[in-house]
Parts: sequence; C-alpha cells; structure tokens
Amino acid sequence: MVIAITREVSPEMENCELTHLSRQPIDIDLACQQHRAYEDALKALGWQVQRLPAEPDLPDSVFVEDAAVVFDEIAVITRPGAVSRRPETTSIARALNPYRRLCRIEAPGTVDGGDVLCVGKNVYVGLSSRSNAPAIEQMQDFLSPYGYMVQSINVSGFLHLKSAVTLIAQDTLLINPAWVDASILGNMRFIEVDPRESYGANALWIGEGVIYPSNFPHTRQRIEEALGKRGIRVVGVDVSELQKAEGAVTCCCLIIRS
Ligand code: CIR
Repeated sequence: MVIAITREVSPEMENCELTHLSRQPIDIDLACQQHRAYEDALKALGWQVQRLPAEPDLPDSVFVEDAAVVFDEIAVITRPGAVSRRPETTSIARALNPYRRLCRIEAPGTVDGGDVLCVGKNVYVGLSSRSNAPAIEQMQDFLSPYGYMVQSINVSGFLHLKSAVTLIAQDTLLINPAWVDASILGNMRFIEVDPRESYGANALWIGEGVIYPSNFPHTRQRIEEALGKRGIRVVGVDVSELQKAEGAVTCCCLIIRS
C-alpha cells in the first residue's frame, strides 16, 4: 500500500517564502480547490491520502515534502533552511511516527526535502540556499547503515534540486539540462524539459502515472512520447496558485510505501 501525506493549504499562503519569484496575489480558494484536485489525482492512481489539517500560522506548510524525507527503513525529519518553515516539522514528525523510526537533522544542519532526490540507493542532495553540508553529512550517517550513498549536487539559480530533476520512471529522470549536469546522475535515461519550460522538471511519478502541471504542454508531450509506450500515463493538474508560492507537484505530498 502507498500512503501520501498531504496538508491543507494555509489561509496565510500569500505570506510564503519566495526566492526566485516575485510576489503575486494568490487566490486561496482556488489554491484549496487545486490542492483537492491534486489529492484526487493521487487517489485515482490508487494511493491512500492522509490529509493533515491546515497550519494557519505557517504559510508554506502545504509543501510537506520539505519537512521530511521518507525512506523504506527510516524517515529523516529535516531542519528546513528557511527559519519560518522550521515549526512545520513538529506535526510532520507526529504524522510519520507510526510508520517509521525517525532521525532528525540537528543544527547547524539545514535541509529541505525538495533538495533530496532518491534514485534507488543513490541519494542526491542539493547544496542550495536551503540545504548545507552539515545536513548532508548527517544524512550520510543515518543512511549508510542501510546501504545508501549520499552525494551532494550544487544548486544555484533555482530553489531546490527537484526543481531541476525528478525521477519519472524506475530508470528515467526528467531534467532541465541548463540547471543540472546529467552526467553526475549515473547511468539513467533522461527526458529533457522543453527549453521554453524551465520550471517543467518537477513531476510526481507514481507507478503507472505521472502527476504533472498542466502549464508545461511541450514537456508533457515529450514525457508522453517517451513513457506512453511503457504504460505510464500523464495526469495533468492545474497548480497555478501553488506555483505562485514557488511550489510544484512533488512538494505537496510525502510518500510512504509499506
Ligand atoms: C519555500 O520557498 O520554501 C516555499 N514557498 C516553496 C517550497 C516548495 N517546495 C518544494 O518544491 N519542495
């Protein structure tokens, strides 16, 4: 069974952290509708959605991916790079406690889950404005007993490693080659985003489906051409309001496989 932990949109999302985007008005009602449609897409692909209540005082708390990284053996509770986001981990740790042994990143380490890309036993962590070397060392200590290799990748000019590259099938990465050099990611197949769609590398792969923002049609076509014949279909979701908060599709759930 696969469980996806989500959290309702905060009514304060307009006061979110922004790094590379300028602030625009966010329609909170529409954001909530889009988020429900995203959860429906997860359910339609066979996942069980466990929705946590909104955290009204934590504007970015819908982006649950950043507060933890869930592995088969353990869950790493992060220490997010943005100070405003650190309280998000309390309720996420509570939600994950029944499923996994918890390990916690401690100061001076900081890491956002959006910087952690897992490809089998290879764990790539973005060295970014949010995630630093002490956290990467702590992750290596937590994970090496289970056979994982943790490796850092420099991230600059975009928010998180997974803004630039995500796993889209067992052996395939969706990548923006202008932001990340594919040669450091090992022996994989790659689908490159259309150059007109720089932000199009964040996709959420779930077995036979890929949840993908509807505003990157050119990249979507590339994904369908490459994966359609392998029985993986693309499910488009409109996440315009979440994108204004610099979010995307991987960041709105935490995936627990059991
Ligand atoms: C932030 O800057 O932290 C939020 N406004 C957006 C976080 C998006 N997280 C993600 O893509 N993993």
